[in-house]
Amino acid sequence: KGRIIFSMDEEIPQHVLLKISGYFHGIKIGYPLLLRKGIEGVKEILRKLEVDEIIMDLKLADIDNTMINIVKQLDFANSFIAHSFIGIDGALGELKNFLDNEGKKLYLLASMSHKGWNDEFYPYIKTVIKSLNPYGIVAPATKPNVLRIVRDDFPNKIIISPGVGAQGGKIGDALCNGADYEIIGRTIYTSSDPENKVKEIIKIQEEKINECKKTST
Ligand code: BMP
Repeated sequence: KGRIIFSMDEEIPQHVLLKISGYFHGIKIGYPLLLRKGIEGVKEILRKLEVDEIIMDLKLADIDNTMINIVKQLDFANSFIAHSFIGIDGALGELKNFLDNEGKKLYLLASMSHKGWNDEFYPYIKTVIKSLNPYGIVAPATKPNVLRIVRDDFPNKIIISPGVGAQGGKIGDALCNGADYEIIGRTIYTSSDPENKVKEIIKIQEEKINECKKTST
């Protein structure tokens, strides 16, 4: 198994998905696939797959009641991603209580991978993450310095990192900078041979991890 969370923003043929899903830690699903296939369609796609974690990425950012109303309808997911900037009282606090009771996990965004995201807000976002204490954090592979700061600030949290491949992050680098898993979408689903691509990614991840272990000791 690789340290891959497959970002399934496009449909890929079921027989291909069946072959490659065993290599993933998890699959991340967001609006693109949900809107295209509907809830029942997504469930059907996931039915035969063996992955440890289905992450629903709707980047929740609303009042408590609305977010709980949304996650209740997505009971097939193990985990949900929300924005941190909405704050705790009346929003993330109630959402987290609800998910805790359901045995589900919450990830908070610490920073985003695109250029225009303003990391000057990170000190505030960090206080929200510290006090909510979510299961995990999303932090960008495209900004190694930010990723390292988030890892230093949260040594014991699971960090999942997008921006690998299509957005410029090199495979395996985020793992060396503190991420537990790399979120990878286009590099896999636009490949003409997804199975070999995934195997190649896992090999590079392993090589990079070995390399960075050596340089850190
Ligand atoms: P890709 O590997 O195709 O660039 O996909 C990255 C995935 O991660 C997309 O689903 C995107 O919405 C998501 N994502 C991101 O790219 N940057 C972030 O900061 C947070 C994300 O969830």
